[in-house]
Amino acid sequence: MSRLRFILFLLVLSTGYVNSANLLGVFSSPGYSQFILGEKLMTELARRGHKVTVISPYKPREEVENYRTILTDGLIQGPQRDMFQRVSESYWSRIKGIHHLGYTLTEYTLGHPDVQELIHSNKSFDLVIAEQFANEALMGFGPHFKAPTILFSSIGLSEWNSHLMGNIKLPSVVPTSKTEYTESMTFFQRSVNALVNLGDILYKEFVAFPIHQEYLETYFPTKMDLKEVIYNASLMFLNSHFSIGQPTFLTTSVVEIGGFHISPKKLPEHIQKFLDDARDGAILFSMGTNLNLSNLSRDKLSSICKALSKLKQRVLWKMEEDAVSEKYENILMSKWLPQVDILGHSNVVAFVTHGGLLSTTEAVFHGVPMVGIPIFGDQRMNVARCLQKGIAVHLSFEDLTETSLFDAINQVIENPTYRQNVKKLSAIFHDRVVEPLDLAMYWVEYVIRHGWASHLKDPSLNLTWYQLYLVDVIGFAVLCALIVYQCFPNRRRQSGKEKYKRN
Ligand SMILES: *[C@@H]1O[C@H](CO)[C@@H](O)[C@H](O)[C@H]1NC(C)=O
Ligand SMILES: *[C@@H]1O[C@H](CO)[C@@H](O)[C@H](O)[C@H]1NC(C)=O
Ligand SMILES: *[C@@H]1O[C@H](CO)[C@@H](O)[C@H](O)[C@H]1NC(C)=O
Ligand SMILES: CC(=O)N[C@H]1CO[C@H](CO)[C@@H](O)[C@@H]1O
Repeated sequence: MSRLRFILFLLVLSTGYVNSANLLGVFSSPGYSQFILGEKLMTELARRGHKVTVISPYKPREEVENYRTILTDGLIQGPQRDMFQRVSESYWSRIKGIHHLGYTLTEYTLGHPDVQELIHSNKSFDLVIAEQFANEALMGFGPHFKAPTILFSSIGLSEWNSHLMGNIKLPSVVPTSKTEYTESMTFFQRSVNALVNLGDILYKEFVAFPIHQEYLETYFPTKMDLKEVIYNASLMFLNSHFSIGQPTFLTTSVVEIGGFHISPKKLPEHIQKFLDDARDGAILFSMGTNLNLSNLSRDKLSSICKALSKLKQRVLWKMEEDAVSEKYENILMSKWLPQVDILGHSNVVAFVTHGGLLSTTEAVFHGVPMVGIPIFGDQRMNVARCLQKGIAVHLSFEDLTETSLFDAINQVIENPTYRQNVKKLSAIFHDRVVEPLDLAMYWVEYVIRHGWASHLKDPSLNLTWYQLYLVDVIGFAVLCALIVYQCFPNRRRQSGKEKYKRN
């Protein structure tokens, strides 16, 4: 009853007060999985009657009314880095690597002629929703159009976004996304985690932020101060949920909407039949949208083929190109697979994945245990979390051989605890007050209704770091103690002597 009332309440609020706002979405990352998230959010807003303009390198898969794309494609063409080599990067190059991607992306987006045209037009927007990921200058759209900004993070709370909304992320319990740690860290791991955090903060402050300040000055006619821009967002969405991430304190202006992108659809007929007829179960093998398997060495590729073809289960394998010429009876290869819906088929017993956040979220959504082969970015951490929850087996990319892959898959299938654990976790993941997509819609309209919603802003954002961590107060206390000690040395010595005499 109370749930029904709450939903009615949301309906009234979302239809009653905000009709047809003018929204700008900035989702310009070339990663297709990031676009999937932005697409879901923005098409849903369009579907609810808002006028939506989206800056992105892709168009939505289906025509949507009220949805206009400012296409910034082209960045992905040209020489592609071999992502598989990133498996052995040092922490420092991981820190720099992300920001370098960020510079390229930010400059390309802001310099794009169609984006410049938008910036110099006299269009106006009621709200800007911008993906936040090492692209600080892209947050300039809100202040430029004098509209509030909602940030969207395609990962959970991380070193890229937590400071923006005043979230204090203690390195003792929150691992950075560049490590493979979980919330229970050893002394050594806490030390490394603190150092990596510090390195990231210093890099941002002294290298990345000045570069983004320059971008603001170059590409926007409005004069803006980067710090004022980035610390002034009204709200931030996280594509995470505490059930698969970790419990943590979030400021009032941070909302978790993990799982919002999933809405099950019917499978294509040939895949449905392939899975229906899988008497011994089926396995999905996919390394996500950013990793190109034809870039694997012959060696690795043939080990994977041998391991998968030895299985008694059927295998759906997402493969970019026709890098494997052989055909195998139990394997169906395809450049693109409807991953969520395949995971939802009852015959699917395991998922071999690179551990991207969308993939692990979708596996938990449908309760499918995993074999995680993390390569870069937050994948190591996602897989470490799945390991800790007992819903996956880890296989390091360096150790990937025919035997190790075959054994890892069989371990996940034959030991029932993985399946039991992931089913339990799935039930927790689904147990919510409101569906995450409805929650996101509610908060978007909330910010519009309450013009900037500045009452949500965390007060810690008004303090400097030394005020926030009481460094000034502690420093003052230490100073006072020193003064007291300096002024009354004789009394101390005397009382010491008296004691001695008495004894
Ligand atoms: C901006 O608005 C003014 C008046 O509202 C109009 O005359 C002008 O053509 C517009 N400029 C552009 C680029 O649309
Ligand atoms: C910051 O937010 C306030 C509302 O909270 C708004 O009035 C102001 O214009 C914003 N400043 C910038 C630089 O966006
Ligand atoms: C994958 O890599 C191959 C070889 O490097 C290339 O020809 C192909 O276009 C790439 N595919 C995608 C989807 O990036
Ligand atoms: C093993 C392999 O094919 N590596 C290639 C991956 O892609 C990069 C860039 O396209 C090439 O330089 C590598 O040779």
